[in-house]
Amino acid sequence: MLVLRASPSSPFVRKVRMAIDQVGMTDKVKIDPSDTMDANDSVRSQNPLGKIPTLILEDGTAIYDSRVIIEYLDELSGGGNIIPASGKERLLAMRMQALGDGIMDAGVLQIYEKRWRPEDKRVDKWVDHQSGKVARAFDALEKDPPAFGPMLHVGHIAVAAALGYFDFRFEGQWRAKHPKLVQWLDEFAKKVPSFGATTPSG
Ligand SMILES: N[C@@H](CCC(=O)N[C@@H](CS)C(=O)NCC(=O)O)C(=O)O
Repeated sequence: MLVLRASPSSPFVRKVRMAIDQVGMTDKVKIDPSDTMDANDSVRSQNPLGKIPTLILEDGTAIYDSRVIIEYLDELSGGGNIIPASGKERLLAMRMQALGDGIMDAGVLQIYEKRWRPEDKRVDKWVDHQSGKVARAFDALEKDPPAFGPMLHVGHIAVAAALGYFDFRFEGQWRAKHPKLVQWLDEFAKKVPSFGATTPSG
């Protein structure tokens, strides 16, 4: 059995959980909660970065980060299931994943600014810098929502995880100005049942 160190609030974990389901491995992965804020949590000895998702293989090897885990899952399930095998298709899917991940990173950093710094030490310029990335990314996606082609790939999964995170932590403010993206996420949710099954909490 593989073990995924996880939390129900992490968008990167959600991305990996959707990928696990898409490659048909849900029954082969045990979800093991991790508290990354707890200095005694074993995730810090499994992954020096102390981050989730971290996947523990049967021989004890720890795999991170989410992109590496997804590469592994795709290969383990025969290859070419959620990552296009080669060429421009692969390049664009990986770029889409990078965009989704970048939105999540910028969102997580904004949340950490509030979580880790006392109110009088927070830096608005830093938060604005991060929210600018997110705003530009949402606008780019609204202009050209990711097409659903023959393969539902890691790029779609990452963008959906990112939008879901902004629903969860930022009250879905993105929805008002991005109607095409709202429609896109509805369509994604219909195609990928694990999206609904991994709705964040915490
Ligand atoms: N690049 C990483 C990002 C993972 C990440 O930022 N995880 C957050 C939770 S959403 C985390 O573990 N934070 C704890 C920390 O930074 O100490 C990935 O793709 O897996």
